[in-house]
Amino acid sequence: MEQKNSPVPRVVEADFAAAAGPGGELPPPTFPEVAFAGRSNVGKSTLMNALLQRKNLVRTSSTPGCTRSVNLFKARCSDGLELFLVDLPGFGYARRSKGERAGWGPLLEGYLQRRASLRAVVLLVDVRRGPEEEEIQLLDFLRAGSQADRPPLSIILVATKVDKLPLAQRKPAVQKASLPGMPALGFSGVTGDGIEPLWRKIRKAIGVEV
Ligand SMILES: Nc1nc2c(ncn2[C@@H]2O[C@H](COP(=O)(O)OP(=O)(O)OP(=O)(O)O)[C@@H](O)[C@H]2O)c(=O)[nH]1
Ligand SMILES: [Mg+2]
Repeated sequence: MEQKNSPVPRVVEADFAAAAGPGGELPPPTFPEVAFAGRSNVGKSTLMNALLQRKNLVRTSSTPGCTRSVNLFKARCSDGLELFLVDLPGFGYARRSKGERAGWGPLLEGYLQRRASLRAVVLLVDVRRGPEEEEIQLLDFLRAGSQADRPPLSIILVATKVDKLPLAQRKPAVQKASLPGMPALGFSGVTGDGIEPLWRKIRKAIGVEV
């Protein structure tokens, strides 16, 4: 249930910080990082724009496979908290045969396993599909441990595009998209529903209570 306490500090500054692709380098791990993962076209970049309170800072597209590098955006909040929000390339675009072990690509795997400042991963699923085999495999991959010296990752499950469902179906669909011990949080990039509770979860995950 949504907490009814003080509002979450606003984002007062949001800027593109760096893009790491083949050949591109990540900046030093200065701030805590929260990365956004999920299949192509699920709405990762849209969710980040909503969190950053910016319309088009993060590039979005109706064509799957839009984000192809690891893109860092620096946010500063009104209480002084500074963090990187990290847009990741989507998976599931190039179809794999069923049962084949997921290979997330060297860029995504390297980032998720080796980035020392990574604290949380927001895993997005379409509320109409819920987590499927690839999402479960990604969770297993994240839980298998990292090659970096860092605390265990927090994982936040978000069921997005809730606006695509009639009002009465939204809550049950979000519940259905949940996993044992990991309740999904409903979100819509169209209505902005879910932003405040998600910021709360993110702040908690990186050790900052509102
Ligand atoms: N109705 C609705 N459409 C959404 C929502 N979120 C994203 N979309 C649309 O879905 C499409 C993909 O959104 P993106 O944010 O670019 O998705 P992405 O996960 O970053 O995709 P890749 O970069 O290709 O991995 C765009 O056409 C968005 O407008 C939402 O909450 N509701
Ligand atoms: Mg994207």
